[in-house]
Amino acid sequence: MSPAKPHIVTIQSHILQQQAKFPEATGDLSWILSAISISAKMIAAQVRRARLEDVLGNAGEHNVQGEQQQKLDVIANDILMRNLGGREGVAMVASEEDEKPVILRSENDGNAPRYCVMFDPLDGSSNLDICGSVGTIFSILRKDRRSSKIEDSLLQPGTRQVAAGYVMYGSSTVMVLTIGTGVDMFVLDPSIGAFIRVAENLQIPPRNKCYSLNEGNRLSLPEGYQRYLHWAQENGYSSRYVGAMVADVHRILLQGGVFMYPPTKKAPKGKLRLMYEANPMSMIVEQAGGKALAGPGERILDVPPTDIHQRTCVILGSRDEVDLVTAQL
Ligand code: FDP
Repeated sequence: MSPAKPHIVTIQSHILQQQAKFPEATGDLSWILSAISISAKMIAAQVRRARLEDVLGNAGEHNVQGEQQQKLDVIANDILMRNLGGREGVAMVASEEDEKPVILRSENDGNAPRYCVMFDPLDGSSNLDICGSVGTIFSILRKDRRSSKIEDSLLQPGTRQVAAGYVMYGSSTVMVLTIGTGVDMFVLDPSIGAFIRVAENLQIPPRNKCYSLNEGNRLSLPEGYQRYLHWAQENGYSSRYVGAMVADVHRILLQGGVFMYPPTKKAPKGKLRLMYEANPMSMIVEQAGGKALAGPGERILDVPPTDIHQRTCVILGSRDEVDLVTAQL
């Protein structure tokens, strides 16, 4: 007799299964995750048709980081804002693309909305024009009832995230999600429009001789990183760099290795954003048994945020590989 095939689990049933583990859950978080999965399908559809719809290229505006916004950045931002805006449980949303967070609901009664969602709607968007992989990254925090100003709820360290994830729009559309009980992976089946669970409780291999960073910056990196690169090259490491954090971290999550964005002369505090990129990716990496540091002994999830758009250095991936980097710093 052939072995029984595993059950098909859509992201919706997965979220409900997880919710059932927490009897006190109200379902608000599940609704928020469902808004994100619908957004992911809508963004995936836009990304797939981008050249046909002529939505590649710049929107002619700069975002708060002073970078050119791509038309699809604006579209993806709008999709997430509109889907999350309809969810009663969301108090506030903050996007990497917008200077200020958007307060959706601020009542302070017993039924007050309890969550804040932060996202980078289209990470790695410079890959769009060449049909490369791009992604959406999100982080969900519980509204901090102790803070008098609702905006302060966003400035909580990464350890307080209740959920985090990313969607990669690559050769297939993949969603990786953690709600603090491990990391699960889903693939969008475009023929039925549903995300299907393909892996549970992902674990990053503890070692893999692979590093991922923009090596064009080599001469402007602090000496310790240059020493590491020299050591790695003498020891048979491979280099892999897509230039879109979602795609680079996805490879590390599945195959192991280390992803880095160190300080450079141009970006002395690092380039990546703590709240929209580093924190959610660090939660995923730690939940998968890896490590995520801003520097030696400096866990990213413990970094106290002072500004929602602040930047950080990033060294994340396989436990042993991260240690081999910091040993040189
Ligand atoms: P992008 O500027 O294309 O949006 O923070 C954004 C990001 O891409 C990351 O996704 C990526 O890892 C990094 O910047 C790439 O930066 P470099 O081009 O400097 O390597």
